[in-house]
Amino acid sequence: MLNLAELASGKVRYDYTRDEIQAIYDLPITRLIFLAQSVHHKYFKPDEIQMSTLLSIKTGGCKENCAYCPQSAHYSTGVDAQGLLSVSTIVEAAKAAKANGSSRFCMGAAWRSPPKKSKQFDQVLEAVTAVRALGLEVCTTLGMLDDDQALALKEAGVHAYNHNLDTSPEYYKDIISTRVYQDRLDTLKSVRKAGMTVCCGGIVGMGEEKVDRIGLLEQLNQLAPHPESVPINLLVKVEGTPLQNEEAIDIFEMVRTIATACIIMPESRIRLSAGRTQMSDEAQALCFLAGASSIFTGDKLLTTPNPGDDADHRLFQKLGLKPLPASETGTEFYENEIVKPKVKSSSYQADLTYEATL
Ligand code: SAM
Ligand code: DTB
Ligand code: SF4
Repeated sequence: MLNLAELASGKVRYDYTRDEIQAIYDLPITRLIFLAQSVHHKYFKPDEIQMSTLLSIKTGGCKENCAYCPQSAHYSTGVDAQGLLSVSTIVEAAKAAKANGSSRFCMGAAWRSPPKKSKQFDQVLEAVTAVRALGLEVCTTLGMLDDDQALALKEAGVHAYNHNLDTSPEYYKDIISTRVYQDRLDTLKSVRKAGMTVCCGGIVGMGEEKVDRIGLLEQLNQLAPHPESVPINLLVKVEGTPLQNEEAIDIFEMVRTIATACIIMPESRIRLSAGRTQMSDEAQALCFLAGASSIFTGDKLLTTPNPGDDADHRLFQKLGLKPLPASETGTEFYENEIVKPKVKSSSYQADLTYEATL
């Protein structure tokens, strides 16, 4: 039997079994969302959403065969391959992101792993330092890393490294065959060891079974400490990829995945990531109710469309949500240590007063 009161306490655990995770996932939606909200309010201000902006700094031509990815060289998707952007182009994009209210800037490269001790990697390091100097939190997602590369990125000023497990260990081989699950886990270890925070999640809607979504959540829960940020992507079906004709998944599976992630990793910021252009305002609102507290802004993710600033502004107005101010992302405390979200359960009591206009 699930002890809902204990779950609502927001206690951090790394040992949830698949059965427990599935029992949470399968709760009546009313109880599931109430539980997710109860936990979320313990650690985060519920009306603030962290805004991150993505930039593809090296596009297409990737050696890996991830079945969902428009940037894989194994598929013809119409994505124009582009070499590494110059430092000044990256910095201009970061300035624009900051002006639009973003507090985190995430640079993505279509690499299996960054070329070792290369001019290109040095250029990425230079770009990281320049973007960090703008006062933005810097995130990178460049593929697999070894310990030295991870350390170099940390020293250049990277706060968070995104590297997703994508799905369960069992379903993984149906999606990617050019690397194994353990490769991903090894990179996550190097990222932690270097002192960067971990951004790790997965994709919903790739033809996986519920047991695979539970399996992904189990793997994420076993990462100790939990990833500070957990992106949950809804598959963006891209023509030319093996998943182009995948049947659309019921959006409640996405909502349940987000809510369960929020409950079993209470201190982690859950990010409603790719796939928002396929979602109604109501569906996105449900994801926020399920505990998602971060989105990617702008009209493009890496290569595929995203709703854009005007649409997001309208949605936030309707829902009464606001961007998490850059000053509250905790950037200033992140210099030399990994810290938990600034609002902690011990110091933040669910705020039961609200300044409303009467
Ligand atoms: N090459 C690096 C890697 O794989 O780690 C970084 C970039 S990769 C595009 C980052 C993540 O984007 C993937 O791990 C996957 O979870 C997500 N992603 C890629 N294509 C997607 C799609 N079509 N729909 C949803 N998520 C996608
Ligand atoms: C993540 O989990 N989702 C983002 C970010 N991490 C790098 C990427 C989504 C990419 C969607 C497909 C594209 O735009 O190419
Ligand atoms: Fe390459 Fe990353 Fe796309 Fe996989 S997800 S094909 S590693 S860019």
